[in-house]
Amino acid sequence: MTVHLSEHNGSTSEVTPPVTPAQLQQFDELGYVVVEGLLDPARDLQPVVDDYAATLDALAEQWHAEGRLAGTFAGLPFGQRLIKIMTTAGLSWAQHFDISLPQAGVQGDTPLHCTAAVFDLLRHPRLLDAVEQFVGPEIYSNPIQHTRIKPPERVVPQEQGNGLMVRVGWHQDQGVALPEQDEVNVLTVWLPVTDATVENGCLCVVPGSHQDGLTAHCPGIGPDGGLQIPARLITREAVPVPIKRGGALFMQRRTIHAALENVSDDIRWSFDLRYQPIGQPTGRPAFPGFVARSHRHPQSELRDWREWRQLWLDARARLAGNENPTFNRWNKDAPACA
Ligand SMILES: O=C(O)CCC(=O)C(=O)O
Ligand SMILES: [Fe+2]
Repeated sequence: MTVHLSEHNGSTSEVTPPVTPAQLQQFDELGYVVVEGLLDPARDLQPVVDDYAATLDALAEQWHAEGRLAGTFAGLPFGQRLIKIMTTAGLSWAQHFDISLPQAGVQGDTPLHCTAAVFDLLRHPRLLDAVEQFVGPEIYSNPIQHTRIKPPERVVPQEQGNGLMVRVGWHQDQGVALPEQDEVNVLTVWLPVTDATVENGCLCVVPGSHQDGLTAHCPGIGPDGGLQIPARLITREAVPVPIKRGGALFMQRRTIHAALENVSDDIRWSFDLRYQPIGQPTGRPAFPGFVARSHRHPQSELRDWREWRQLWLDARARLAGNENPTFNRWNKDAPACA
């Protein structure tokens, strides 16, 4: 099937849409779909891998110079180097590599990784072509987004066991947003940078759960110390979703999902991104989104990664030292959590 999909930057390209009608139908019926081969790992993911490797070089040098790390472990492959840094010195890279701020304790110098390579991935034309098939042609990048580079769970020190580092519990992405977003068509895009397998902690989804409405989430009961839907409220079977690098998982905002434990000997690396129609609430107003694609007003698209980074630095400056804003609606004293 050939259609005029993107009329972008003045040029009309005739391309086959990345998501097939059968895949779109599965997404509607089951609440998720995997599109293998969406991106070309060598062309589209390697720049991100190289960017993170350079950041790790700089971090290791800095930690070594500060006397916090016995060596820089420069000879090791990226994943093994991270694991070595964690097991020998207990240092955490999670916030240095994430593409969002934390929900509490933001300081003026809280690190985050807003780089050209990541911005290019967020705006990747083929990725946005796929997103367009789910949310329409006016696409906003929702700021609920993360990089998760998870080591084998057994080596993670307890105090670092948050959702960037260990498995996350059962949840709906709508449940981790504020109610302002409830009726917005927010799409989750989960992109593995390393092959995601059952062994290294791929996601599990509950097919059909998007039809059941928003389920209660309880604070503090997840394996990562965060929100989780109590198991007794999940009435359908879950399935694991292994994906090769280059592929992507698309999920609806009410699809129940969790991550498996990484029981392998290497890292499991993914990006989770979200997109929605322009002009609607994101569910996380403290953080900045941007226009990723607009056919109607192409000049409103954010095209300079430095501006994107500045939006996050401005948010950080606003939040630093202030009381934490509210990020979700749940209360551990609710009847569902008893
Ligand atoms: O990558 C993970 O471990 C969790 C991701 C997730 O919950 C999401 O992408 O919505
Ligand atoms: Fe999620």
